Amino acid sequence: MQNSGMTTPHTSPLAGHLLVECLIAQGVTHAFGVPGESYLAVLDGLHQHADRIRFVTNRQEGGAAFMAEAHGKLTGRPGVCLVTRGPGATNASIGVHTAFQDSTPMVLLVGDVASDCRDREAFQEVNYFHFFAPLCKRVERIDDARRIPEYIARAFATAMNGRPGPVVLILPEDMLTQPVDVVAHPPLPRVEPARAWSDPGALRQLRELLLQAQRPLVLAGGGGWTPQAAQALQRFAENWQLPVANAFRFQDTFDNHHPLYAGDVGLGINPALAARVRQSDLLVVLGPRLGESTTGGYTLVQAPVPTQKLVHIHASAEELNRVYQPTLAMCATMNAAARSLEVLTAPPSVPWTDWTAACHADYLTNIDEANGGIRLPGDVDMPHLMGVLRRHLPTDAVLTNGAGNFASWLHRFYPYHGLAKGHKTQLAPTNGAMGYGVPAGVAAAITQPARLAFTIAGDGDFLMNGQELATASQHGAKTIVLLINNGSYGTIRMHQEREYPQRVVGSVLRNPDFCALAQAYGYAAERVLKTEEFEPALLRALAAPTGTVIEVVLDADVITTRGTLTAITQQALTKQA
Ligand SMILES: Cc1ncc(C[n+]2csc(CCOP(=O)(O)OP(=O)(O)O)c2C)c(N)n1
Repeated sequence: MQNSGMTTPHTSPLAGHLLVECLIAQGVTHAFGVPGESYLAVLDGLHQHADRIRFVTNRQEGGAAFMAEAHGKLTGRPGVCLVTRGPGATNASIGVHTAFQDSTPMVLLVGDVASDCRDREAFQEVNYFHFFAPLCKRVERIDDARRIPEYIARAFATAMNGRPGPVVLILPEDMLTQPVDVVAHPPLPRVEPARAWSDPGALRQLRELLLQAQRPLVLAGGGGWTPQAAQALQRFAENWQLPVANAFRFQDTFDNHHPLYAGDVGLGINPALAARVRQSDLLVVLGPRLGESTTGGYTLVQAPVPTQKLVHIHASAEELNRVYQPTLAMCATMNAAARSLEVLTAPPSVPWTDWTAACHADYLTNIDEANGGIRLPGDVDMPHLMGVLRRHLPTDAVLTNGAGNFASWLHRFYPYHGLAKGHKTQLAPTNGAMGYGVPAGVAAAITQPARLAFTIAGDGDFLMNGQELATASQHGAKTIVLLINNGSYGTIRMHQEREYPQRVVGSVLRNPDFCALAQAYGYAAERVLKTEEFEPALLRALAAPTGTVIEVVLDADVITTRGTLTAITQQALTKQA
């Protein structure tokens, strides 16, 4: 454990120590952060309890917040992030936004200015109630140290209940150094997320809608899933022979290897699946809030009234009828909903078995490495590389990525093992935050060291949080990073060519020597220039005791899984002519 060594038992019952004891009572084993002088008493509590809770020191609060978010995604319990006021808190905001849009439980603790300086725009002072208000479920400040147990318990409950999300707790420096009578104000017991069961009448109505359907499709995803809930969903789908698709970047909700799997509904959707969504006559949406990326910009599923019948099941009543007016809205948490669905009596036969089989066949065609016959230029065959990953990554490997077109290779060609098998296998930001993949991989490796953490990053994406490889080395975490180097912010270049062809600005990158950089962080490094070099490089990385960065040099023309930059430019020029 970090911070071990000579421990002097701290006898004064500091509020900062009580706060750490409250985190321990909530089952927190890891906290991520960058230290600050504003919360020294909490740091001292972490020193005191270093055998119970591991403080992972990061190199930038953005990395720390992403790690806490990834921890929350992986475990289903709030990931904890500790930062200092102003600059620390604002750096961490990207992770808070990610937790908010991704429905991930998270608690951000912010050391603040002392209360006798408040509202004078003191050193590094920020009004967090204003700053974080649109980014999280709740912002609270603890002014009375005796109420720390209440605030921590509420923060954990709020982060997990209903639609999971982030909570921000502000900790004035002088409050943290108050003495507290811990016998009178002990930590409160661990809170568990409350379950909300579906209304029995609504379940009967759902069964009726299913019995009337010809082309039903289930869309699963969102926050709050457990392996048990995913197993119950699988039994429901099997009982009714329903095709199941996963929502954008919730690709591990339903097992991609299952014969009922239909693919993922997100950016870069399989056009055949998009057509199936349009053709379906009943969409059963279990968990996703139906955001922009999962609905093809609110057109694939038409807003506000879809063309097909829509059953929307969500843990938060606020998400129902928010954008879409469903035929049937049901408020239920995923565990409870899936368990109600699995006992819904199915008829002896259903009329849609051909439809279901066709949905799965479409999926298989789409992930075929032959790539639909398209020959992309250059010496690196990305679909083939994804095939190598399929063959060599362990079933329980956790795959992480940030934002950029590079991720679409994984999203399209890698079949995620489902949560029903026991683990979350995808950590990816639905808010499209660049820089997420590296810290998320490191967090996974620190939290669950027995599993392989595999990250795919773009050259732009990597350098947003590549410094967290230092965190990995310091904490003995091994990750493998597949860095796709195309010398550009390729996604933006693609959009530029589409909208303003041949007017390239701001999207070309002059990169450092990534292999030398990786080695400087204590990682092994491999550079891959040709398809056949990848498999041996991966095998060496899997066998290596440390993490490895595998840099793949990709022709910038290979911009999507379906076509080239040149073709996009040509199309745009033709349109202009
Ligand atoms: C934090 C953040 N900043 C900016 C963007 C806008 N953005 C989306 S993709 C992208 C380029 C990604 O470049 P790279 O990682 O090299 O991947 P590529 O698109 O080349 O595959 C940018 C700048 C974003 N999504 N997130």
